[in-house]
Amino acid sequence: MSPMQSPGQYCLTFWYSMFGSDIGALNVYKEMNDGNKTVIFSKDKDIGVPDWWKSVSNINAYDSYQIVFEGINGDGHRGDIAIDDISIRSGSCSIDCDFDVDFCNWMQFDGDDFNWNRGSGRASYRFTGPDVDKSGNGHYIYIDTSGKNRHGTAILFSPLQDAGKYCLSFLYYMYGVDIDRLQIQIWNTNGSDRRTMFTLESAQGHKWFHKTISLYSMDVFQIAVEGRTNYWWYWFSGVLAIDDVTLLSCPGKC
Ligand SMILES: [Ca+2]
Ligand SMILES: [Ca+2]
Repeated sequence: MSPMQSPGQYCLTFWYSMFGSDIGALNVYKEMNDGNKTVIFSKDKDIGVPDWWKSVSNINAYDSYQIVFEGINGDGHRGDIAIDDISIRSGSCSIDCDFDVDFCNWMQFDGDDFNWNRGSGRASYRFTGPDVDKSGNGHYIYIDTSGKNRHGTAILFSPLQDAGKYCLSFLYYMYGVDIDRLQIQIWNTNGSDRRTMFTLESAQGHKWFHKTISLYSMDVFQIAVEGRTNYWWYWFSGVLAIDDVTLLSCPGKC
């Protein structure tokens, strides 16, 4: 349990590791002074590799509150849940990112097939990658189809976001016959409810495109950016890249 925090807008960040077949669950709550409790993070299964993963959540509190970490045992003794580097700072966790320095507050997903990479220039030796990012000398994020299975996916998450209407703006690049699909979804806290907001299939050309889409949620949500590969046959021919992501709160249509 954290010390009591004053009302306001905060950004909660922590790292967690879950490994072993007998893990129960890790839940994180915002518990208000009046006893009202909401889930801000929930994961109930072993993620399969003993690795550290980041979690970033916007916390909006109308009253004093505490953050509660709850680890639940499974049936046996095989399993560990660990937490590290917890920070609660005032202000919101920004979603905007040009990926020039790092992934900002975006998080890799542990339940998919591989991870997003950061790259610059032609990003290794792929024939199908962009020449440069939009700014000309920065970084972008990408997946390439090299060595991946058919319909392999990589998902990147935004921080947990307050309910509301938003405009998501981003640049995308999709080139090469092995790129299958780009999809933007919104997920609830534990991923049990997923809604698709945007889908784009197959290669679009050797250049960057700009896209703006409307997002709407009645509950707290995360944005999931999913890239999917197609065949492994042409094992070097496909790159899907993203850059300059921004999120604006907007009551109307984008
Ligand atoms: Ca960039
Ligand atoms: Ca991943």
